[in-house]
Amino acid sequence: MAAASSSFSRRLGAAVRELGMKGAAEGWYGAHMAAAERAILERAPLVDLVLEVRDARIPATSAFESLGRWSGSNKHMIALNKVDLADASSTEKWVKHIEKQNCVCRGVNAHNKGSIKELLSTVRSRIKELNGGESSYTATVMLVGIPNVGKSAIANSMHQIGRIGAMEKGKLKHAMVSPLPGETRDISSYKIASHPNIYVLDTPGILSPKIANDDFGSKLALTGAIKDSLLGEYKLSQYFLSLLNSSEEHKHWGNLKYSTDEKIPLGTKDEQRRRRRYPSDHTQDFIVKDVRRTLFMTISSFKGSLEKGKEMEKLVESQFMALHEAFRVSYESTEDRNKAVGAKLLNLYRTGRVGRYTLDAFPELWRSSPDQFGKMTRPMKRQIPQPIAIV
Ligand SMILES: Nc1nc2c(ncn2[C@@H]2O[C@H](COP(=O)(O)OP(=O)(O)O)[C@@H](O)[C@H]2O)c(=O)[nH]1
Ligand SMILES: [Mg+2]
Repeated sequence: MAAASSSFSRRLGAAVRELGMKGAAEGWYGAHMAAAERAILERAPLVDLVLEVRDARIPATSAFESLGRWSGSNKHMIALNKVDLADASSTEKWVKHIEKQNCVCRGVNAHNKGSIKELLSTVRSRIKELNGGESSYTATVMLVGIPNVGKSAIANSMHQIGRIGAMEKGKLKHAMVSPLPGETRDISSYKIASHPNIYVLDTPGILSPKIANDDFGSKLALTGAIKDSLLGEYKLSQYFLSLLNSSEEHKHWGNLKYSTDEKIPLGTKDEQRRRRRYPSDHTQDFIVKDVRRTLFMTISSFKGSLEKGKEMEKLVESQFMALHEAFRVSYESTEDRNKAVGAKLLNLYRTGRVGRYTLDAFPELWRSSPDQFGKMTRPMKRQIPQPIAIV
């Protein structure tokens, strides 16, 4: 991470760590999570495979700490989910790195049928291997991980794609998938294959109340492991902007082509007409383009040094001013406006429309501990991880 984005990271990370020390009413860890953690650990010896789901944007930071002795056992497998939001070449390196440590690992997009089919096939063959080639055996796979990494989405997709047999048709259950962390409250079972029968257990996400450092805290918050409302969209999106500003991503937005309709200048009568036609919906492509164009313009015209914390803060502040126009946000108070811009920007980031970033540095920059499968707590001395953007 560039030194300049670290001031935002530090502030956000400190807020996250403070929340960890509070109970479930104000923070995220409480009796319900502790009970779920116990239930998961009780089930672990009984299942055939523990499929740990991590977020591909933070393959190390999103490691599931509660795995205990199951981490590194031969029935432990890792899925790096949300590959569509991460830098592709970094994901490839992370997968190789984790596999080098004798843990089967796959990059996954829970919303992509082909990707889930591949995961299903890996799960089937892994189970077969673990059962010494025995194929008529009913097996159970338990999905575990921190909140919001996509466990329920994977359970649903596997259930929909993998179930076989006319008898099961029309009996599809649905796991609760939500953009908010902490929505899965119980362990539920879904059938994902017949001959042999394979069941997947979806479990609640668990996040330790003790976050190792501010850097971990800010990445967990930005990728959605902690409720946005606990931290505030403004603070989260400021941190995101500081990462974006230190990356190369905006350089691709310098010569975006606009259709005639999209070229209408802001603030004109034509623009107002267009606004009525497309109510302020930021899923509209032209708004995304305006946002990208605004970000490109603000970064490329900035004269300060992005290596300096104070100057980065100045740039981020000016970007918020410019973005409220791009997002067509018109609130009276600066606070409301910043909150609305922040929420819209986060939404674009989390749907991959303002670039794909892997926030954990390349594996070779981390000191690995062989039993943790990528869960490394400290970057090597002086090698500070950089946010990585894809072209
Ligand atoms: N872009 C993208 N979003 C995903 C993917 N998997 C899950 N999501 C989204 O991430 C959010 C959390 O998913 P959910 O399955 O509820 O996470 P859980 O808390 O681990 O069960 C939801 O908004 C999902 O639609 C993925 O592979 N790519
Ligand atoms: Mg869930």
